[in-house]
Amino acid sequence: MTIRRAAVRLMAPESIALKTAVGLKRSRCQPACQAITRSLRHSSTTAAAQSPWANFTQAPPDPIIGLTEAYQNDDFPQKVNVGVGAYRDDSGMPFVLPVVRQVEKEITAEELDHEYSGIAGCPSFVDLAMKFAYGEDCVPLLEGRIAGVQTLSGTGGLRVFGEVLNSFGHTEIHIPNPSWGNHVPIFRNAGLDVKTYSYYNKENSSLDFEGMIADIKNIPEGKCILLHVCAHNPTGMDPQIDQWKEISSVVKEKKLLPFFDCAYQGFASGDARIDAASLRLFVEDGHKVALVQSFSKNMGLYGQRVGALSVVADSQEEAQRVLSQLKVHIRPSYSNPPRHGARIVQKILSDEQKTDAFVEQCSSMAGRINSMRATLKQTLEDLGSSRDWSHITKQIGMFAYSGLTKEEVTVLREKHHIYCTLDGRISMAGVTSKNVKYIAEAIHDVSK
Ligand code: KET
Repeated sequence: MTIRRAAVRLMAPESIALKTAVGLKRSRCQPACQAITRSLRHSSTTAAAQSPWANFTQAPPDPIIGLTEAYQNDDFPQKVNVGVGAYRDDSGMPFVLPVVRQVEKEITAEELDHEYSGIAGCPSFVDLAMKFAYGEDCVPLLEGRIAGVQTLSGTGGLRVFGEVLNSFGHTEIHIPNPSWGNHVPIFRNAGLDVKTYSYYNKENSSLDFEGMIADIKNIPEGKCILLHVCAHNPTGMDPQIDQWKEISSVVKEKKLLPFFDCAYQGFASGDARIDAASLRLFVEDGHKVALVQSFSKNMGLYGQRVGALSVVADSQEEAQRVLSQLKVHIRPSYSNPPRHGARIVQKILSDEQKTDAFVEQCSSMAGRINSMRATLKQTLEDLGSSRDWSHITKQIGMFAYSGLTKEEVTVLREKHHIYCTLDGRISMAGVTSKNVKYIAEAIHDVSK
């Protein structure tokens, strides 16, 4: 079946030739048609017989990254990419934090070598990354009982820990519904069955806390639960601190293993130093958490693939054993992580002034996003939209979970050349003072 489909694809250009030939006088075209058909049959069968890839079907584009590809192929002048969660400045350009530029110059001047990193990456980077998330006064950190490794950003850390879970007998993981789209294939590819717990109420565009607690209570004992530290993707709705306390006690009651994904530290409150309150609360409550951190968004280091994976253990000795297992999974996967991104983060977080500059620059990114939230909501109201858009300013982080349907998103894309994910998630990081009116008009048009 698939082979036949592949052969049909191979035939496609030539059937055009056939049609052209058919347009000629029948008697004159007959031999030509026969020759084309013969060569076609020959080329498709030999291709199918010879190529080991002949039964590869065309995979669909990635639901998030695929949008960037479609956007790049679109030549409409006012096209807008609000698909991937990547920050843009108010001119719609990628933004390199000034403090990152500064340390890059320092790194270049140091003329460092390009030796392999260790399997666990740069130890001083890992220590600083952990302090940044858990806080300097975190007891397990001070006691040296957190095992940490550098990872290929958040995605790589999630995959490594998924594999580790699987190899130590976990068969499933519970993620919020909805969650970041890539969580599902990451954990599936790591061999886990991906299940969901309630998180969001579409009716009133807010957190479904009761549903969440009820579902967590139904997770079988000892299973792994994935939690977003802050700025939940895609909904932009986080539990309040009191709600986190309740989640922590239910997770404890059920002896679940909390696995935190921290991809937006700095984009929730605007202060990177305090955005990890949920994680810190769980650690204070005595949970043996695992954590994945990404520096893609808050330091704008997307392409550098810099992140960390850490696991809180009972003792230093246990942390060493955990570390050894993390390394066992990393070594045959990608051997060791790249150095440059970790050097950048290490230089920033090891210097108080630079850390302050980073926190401030990250806060200004979050501030620009928030001002775009307000403008987008206001413009929709000014246009006379009858829908309630108040959730746009209630939500936090990089995304507006707009509530637009798949059909509306498709019209937005096809008619207005605005690219957002099919679940109606709009990356507010791509909204600027120049395109906000165009976006609002288009949203109003598709949602009338
Ligand atoms: N966790 C979450 C919740 C997340 O949104 C992302 C990326 C990641 C982890 C991984 O990021 P990394 O660059 O591997 O550190 N999310 C955006 C980009 C993407 O899909 O890859 C997004 O949702 O647009």
